[in-house]
Amino acid sequence: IDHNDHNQEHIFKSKLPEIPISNNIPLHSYIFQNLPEKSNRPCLITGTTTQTTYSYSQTHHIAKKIAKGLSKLNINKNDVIMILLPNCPEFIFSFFGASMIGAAITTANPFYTSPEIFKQLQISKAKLVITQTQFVSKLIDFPEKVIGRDFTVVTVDGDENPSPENCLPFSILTGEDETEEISIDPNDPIAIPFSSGTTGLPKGVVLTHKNLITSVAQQVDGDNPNMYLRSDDVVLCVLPLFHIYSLNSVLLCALRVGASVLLVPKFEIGTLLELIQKHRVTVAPVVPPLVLGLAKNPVVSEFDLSSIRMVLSGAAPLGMELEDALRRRVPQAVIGQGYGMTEAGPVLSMCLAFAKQPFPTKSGSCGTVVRNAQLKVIDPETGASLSYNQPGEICIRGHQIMKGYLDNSDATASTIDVDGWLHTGDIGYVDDNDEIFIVDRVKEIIKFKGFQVPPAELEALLISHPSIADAAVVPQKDEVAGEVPVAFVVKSNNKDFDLSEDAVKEFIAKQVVFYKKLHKVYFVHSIPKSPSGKILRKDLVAKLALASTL
Ligand code: 4UV
Repeated sequence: IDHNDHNQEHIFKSKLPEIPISNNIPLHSYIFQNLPEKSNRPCLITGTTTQTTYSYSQTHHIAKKIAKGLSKLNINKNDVIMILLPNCPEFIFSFFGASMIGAAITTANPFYTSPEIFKQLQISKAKLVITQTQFVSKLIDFPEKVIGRDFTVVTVDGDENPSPENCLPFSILTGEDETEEISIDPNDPIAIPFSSGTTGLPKGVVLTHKNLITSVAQQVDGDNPNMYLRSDDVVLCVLPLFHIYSLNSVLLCALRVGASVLLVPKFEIGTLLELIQKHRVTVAPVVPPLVLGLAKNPVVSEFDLSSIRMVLSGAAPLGMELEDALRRRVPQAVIGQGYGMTEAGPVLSMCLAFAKQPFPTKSGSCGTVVRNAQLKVIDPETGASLSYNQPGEICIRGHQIMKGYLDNSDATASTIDVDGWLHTGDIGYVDDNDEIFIVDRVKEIIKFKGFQVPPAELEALLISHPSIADAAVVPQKDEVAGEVPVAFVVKSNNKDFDLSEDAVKEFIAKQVVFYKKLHKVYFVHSIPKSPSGKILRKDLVAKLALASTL
């Protein structure tokens, strides 16, 4: 991307002053920095029938034992461990255990299909998978990869359930003494979540110790933290930890301040409301579809939600009407948005009404750029930097943004320019009060309830069908999910003229996780493309919009 240095740059910054950030230490040292003060406080609470609470010192102690256990399994510095788990304490123990030996984790959705998991295992070169016995069957049919020979599998429930063949129970990791400290370079990877970014297939996003510490500090550190969390807060963790929003802004931010994290393994509205009431949840990080549930579901009125003082929504746009509806349900709470992107480490901006000394904010805004970072808005055509109230592509710079994509320097170079600006593919503007409003997206990604659906992945699957000649996948607006993937399909002129919409839908559905399923298939004669062969997605989206008005 051409960067025009002759233009004066309009750089937007936080209203909060810069702060010193101790980002030259390992992530676990930063998170547990004030351990003596919080050692007996509840750290992790499981929102399951067998409710268990782990204090900060217990959590730290188990992580140290796991670090040693990982070394015994021959996991070393810079190795990658795949965590394939719903929200549970073992996720967190394993994450910090990995951090202590300088290994990195890659997180995957346990509901992924076997091929989706396999691809991530291949690209990340994970040597170990930590999962539950119920998901092991997905690891068994990998082409060319054999459990026990090419990678190791540990099941967190393997001590209660018979361990599947060649899998090790979790006690193999926890049965050790504590590990000794080893030295870790702040620029070493700690987390490698996957994201398709602005284009193409999912890629490993390399986040270092320094990146994650910087991001957490930007949110919760300083005399006037942007997101003021207290040690007596009970933070709801129902968003999946395999997504960076939950890993960073829920788990790491809460642990940094010594708050308690309520781990909810799956979303079910009744159970969730009961847990909020029972544990007196004070901070609820959510996504727009969950806001919809809280705002509109009649069962909500049967529960006491008066403990909630703050609701953070992110990962997808939150409509103002929905925000107002939620406000009527939790009138005592401050409601606001955060804006994140996996590659951005992830938080770009955060609502300043969450600050310790709050600022007035507007409904519909995604917050103000976080402190110790720079944000600019550029003309997507010319690269020229734009001023207040002019929409353009949002770019971000700071120590929190990713080191790069794993083993993919081309993709990295087309996302982070030579001046260190990460180009988001989001179109937005900054208003007179420094609040950011996102208005559009120039990247391909589809967001179903905040989950990433990479069109390129579905297009590749579609054209692998013998009766499909060409295909394009684009987002269609949806009341509940925000967006759903729909396909335009060109039949090949060989045989199967009867290829039906249902057949195409089913062909995809059996290969992908539920949120990547196609909601509609349109048969067309050709896919509109630019002279260079790029799918003209905007044309297809416009076609959909037109069709819906007819
Ligand atoms: O890569 P990703 O799946 O990442 C995220 C991360 C969201 C976070 C993270 C930490 C927070 O504290 C928080 O509040 C939110 O979603 O997808 C990145 C893309 O999602 C869209 C936008 O297109 C990003 O490039 N997106 C994320 N947040 C918002 C949003 C938002 N508040 N409003 C509109 N779109």
